[in-house]
Amino acid sequence: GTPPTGLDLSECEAEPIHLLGHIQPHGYLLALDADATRITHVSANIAGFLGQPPEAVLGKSLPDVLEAPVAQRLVDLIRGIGTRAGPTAATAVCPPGSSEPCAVTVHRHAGRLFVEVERLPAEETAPTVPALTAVPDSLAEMGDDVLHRLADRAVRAVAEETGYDRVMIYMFHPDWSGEVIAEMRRPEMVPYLGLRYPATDIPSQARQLFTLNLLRVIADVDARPVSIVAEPGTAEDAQAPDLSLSGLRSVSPYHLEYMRNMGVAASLTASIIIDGELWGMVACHHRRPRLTPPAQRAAVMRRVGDLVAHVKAQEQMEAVRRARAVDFAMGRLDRRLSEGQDPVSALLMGDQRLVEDLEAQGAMVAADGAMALVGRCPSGPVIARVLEMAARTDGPVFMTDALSAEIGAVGDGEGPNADEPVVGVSGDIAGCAVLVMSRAPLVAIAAFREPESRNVFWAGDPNKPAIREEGKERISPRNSFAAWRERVEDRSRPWERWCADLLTRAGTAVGRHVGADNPAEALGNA
Ligand code: BLA
Repeated sequence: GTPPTGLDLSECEAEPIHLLGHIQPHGYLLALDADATRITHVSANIAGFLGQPPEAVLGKSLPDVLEAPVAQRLVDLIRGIGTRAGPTAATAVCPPGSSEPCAVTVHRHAGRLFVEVERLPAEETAPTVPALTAVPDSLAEMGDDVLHRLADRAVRAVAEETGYDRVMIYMFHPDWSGEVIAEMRRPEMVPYLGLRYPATDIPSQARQLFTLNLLRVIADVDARPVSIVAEPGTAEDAQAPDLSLSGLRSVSPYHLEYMRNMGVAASLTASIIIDGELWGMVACHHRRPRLTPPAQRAAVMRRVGDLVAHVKAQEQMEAVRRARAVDFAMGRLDRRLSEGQDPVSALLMGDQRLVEDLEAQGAMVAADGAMALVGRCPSGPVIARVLEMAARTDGPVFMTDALSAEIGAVGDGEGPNADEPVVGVSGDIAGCAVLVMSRAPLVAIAAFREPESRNVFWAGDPNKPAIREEGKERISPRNSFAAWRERVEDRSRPWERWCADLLTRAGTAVGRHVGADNPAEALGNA
């Protein structure tokens, strides 16, 4: 996880960023009640667009306040989205009394209809993209793998189609820290490629919003946010409208400070969602304020769609390949068991096979009163402790890539054997994957992996993701993103899901053989 910090960062997660009650000033917002008859909220800048102050618009209907053709167009749009909640439907229409191009977006959320009208940049000629660089000026070792090639292709396309100064693919790790896995940037900008960012840089409520609202443009970090007003004294006035799906929603002051610290004036961020989970983001930075027209946003979304399709196809191919290998190993095990071999030798296949199948360096197998170890294994007491933890684990298989940290926690007085001395893990083993089918008699399979030392390069000291500045009521994001090297020595390669599959299936086969055909039951009876 993210290393500890002296500061309490919970105030970041507590900020209700969908209820800040402001929008960015490059457009205006109207909110209507659910049947779209009454305007309940307007942004305070509406006079600059409609020529009427908020109090002249609140409580009225769309045809009351807009020219007939524009009102009609909006009513049609609203009818078009029906009662559908969720992502925005967008189209461009002419704004009333203006020659500037605008885009109108309509969506329904939390019992309200939202109409957002954005001022757009005058029609841009296709952005010229001189001297962008994608030279993998990387700090981390970049494998020549498919994922990086796909991500490289995506950033190149997005940079060419939008003209942002820097375009990145940011991929989340399981602890929600993230890594820039592909980058295009102007050559004079410092590279972020290969750098890691702590989870607190994008707090959970911000990540949650990115699963609902897939694209965000921040047009100008220094723009003054515009408040949203309701009729005084009404129910609507009591609480800020829920802007979760709004495209104009103003930006958390924490994040504005973060952007300034990075030297970013404008950004576009798009979610990369795979199987319903936020997998990563396309993050675009610009050093000057920048509005991005709908056509470019749509182009980014198409690139994201391509990337998702390719990453999924790649993951599926990998899953099929792994499943085949697991099937193969299981076929061998079943054959040996049915030939009457005892389960321990059947599992070990008489050699290093189990160890190889699990891409591990050691393994332990126990069944029918026998136990065998092959390859590199931790000491007896550590194995005993690991079996104990595995028997208490929630899922069927207990997996960790940081064994010494886990064992340490048990020795901290939380475990049942708090009086026992803490069992040290030899430096030889850092990870284990353990399945305990039954404790008495012991039926268990464990695999062990050695530590793999590696460097992680963080964008700034990960122990200080934020700072408290003298005399400021809010904490501030860190102001240095300079590469900070963390040397990781005591972790193994993480266990993959297929390892759990292989262990579970092997355990079930052996359990059947020794008469414990329901693993949960066998464990419960122990
Ligand atoms: C939001 N932080 C974000 C967003 C990104 C990052 C992409 C979403 C921005 C958007 O909505 O357009 C972080 N940006 C990054 C990272 C890179 C990048 C990692 O380009 C890497 C290259 N942030 C902090 C701290 C706090 C914090 C300490 O660093 C809180 C105390 C908060 N970040 C924060 C909040 C948001 C955010 C609240 C949501 C902003 C909003 O939607 O209004």
